[in-house]
Amino acid sequence: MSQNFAIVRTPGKTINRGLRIFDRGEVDVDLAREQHEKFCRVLKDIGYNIVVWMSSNDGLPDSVFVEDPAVILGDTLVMTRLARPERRGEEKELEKELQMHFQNIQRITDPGLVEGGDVLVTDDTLYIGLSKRTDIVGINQLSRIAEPLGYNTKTIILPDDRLHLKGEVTYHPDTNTITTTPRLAPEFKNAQQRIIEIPVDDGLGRFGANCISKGNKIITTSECPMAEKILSGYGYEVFPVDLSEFNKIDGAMSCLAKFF
Ligand code: CIR
Repeated sequence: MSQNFAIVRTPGKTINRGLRIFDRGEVDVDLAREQHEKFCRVLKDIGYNIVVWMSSNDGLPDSVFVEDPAVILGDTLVMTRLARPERRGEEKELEKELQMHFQNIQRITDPGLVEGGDVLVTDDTLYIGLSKRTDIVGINQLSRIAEPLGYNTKTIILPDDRLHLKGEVTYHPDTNTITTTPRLAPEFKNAQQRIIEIPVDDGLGRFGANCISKGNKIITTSECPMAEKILSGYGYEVFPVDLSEFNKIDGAMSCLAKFF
């Protein structure tokens, strides 16, 4: 399941109104735009082709987080149903841009709730976070879509202090690896993938296990130098990027792009 394409969305001028669990300070809009541009440059540097560059919608302050309104399963696009009313509408806009790239489009429907940030898709399994944003009805709907496509599904109960599963784990198809925080590592004990644990702390380093890779090149968050050290030790060429402004509104790196 090698992925070559990415879709991203530029941060709008209302990004400072993005939802957040704790107050981690004001988002500096200009800096957020600079960080996003740099992130997109590095995505290209490591080998992704950014096929869609959507402009922002200031009526949807969190719309930069394109990971959440969809789940991609091979040539099936699943449009999700976002939990927070403030974010509803993002899925329609994303679907317009993505639909031409997929043969099959499915939807999570009312009353189900699923956010893409809660769905870790490996070659064989969907790990789905049961969280404040993804509920059991949504998990059942998504499982009914994924299982006929050949995926196993496994639910992971997300610790209360986290927003989305993928803030804690990411999958790296080209190297068949899962990076995870130590506390979620036991969930992957039967996984076919290599597991790399990245210790995180509850301050800015909380998204250390959320990395994006292509082949042997991997992007880490510069706030977690431990991730850089550990992943270099496994032979990855590491590209740290600073995403402090997105972290303030609970966005990890993978939230900023959708890959297919
Ligand atoms: C939200 O609360 O919905 C946004 N401020 C952050 C979404 C982050 N998305 C992700 O982790 N996949």
